[in-house]
Amino acid sequence: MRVAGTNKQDDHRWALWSTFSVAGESTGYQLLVDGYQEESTMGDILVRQHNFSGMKFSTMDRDNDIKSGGSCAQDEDHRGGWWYSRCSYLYPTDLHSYLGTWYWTPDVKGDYVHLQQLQIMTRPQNFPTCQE
Ligand SMILES: [Ca+2]
Repeated sequence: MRVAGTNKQDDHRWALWSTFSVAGESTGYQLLVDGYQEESTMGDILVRQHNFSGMKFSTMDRDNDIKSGGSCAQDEDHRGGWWYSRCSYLYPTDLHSYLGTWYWTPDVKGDYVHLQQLQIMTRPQNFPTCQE
């Protein structure tokens, strides 16, 4: 799984995880992300910062997050469906695309960075790659 982002200063960064899966309906479409790759130029925003791995998918009408007394998917800004743990600053399906992270730089919990773009890409582990 690869995530590519661009911040408000037009700095592009990416991060790679070796494992990505979404389980079936009976598990609530539980997400598994693991194996952050050290060569990434962006920090581990999915697991280290936001703890999305292991979470069930939440929707407007299905609260599977760990925020008590409320639903991240239903928050005032109508953030939409995602594998929320607590409500944090990364809402990839938000109508307003409100995206932010602390771990823009690997291993540095820096100032909050406001993203203007975030791409999430997946492919099978045995996907053929070009060999030199
Ligand atoms: Ca909740």
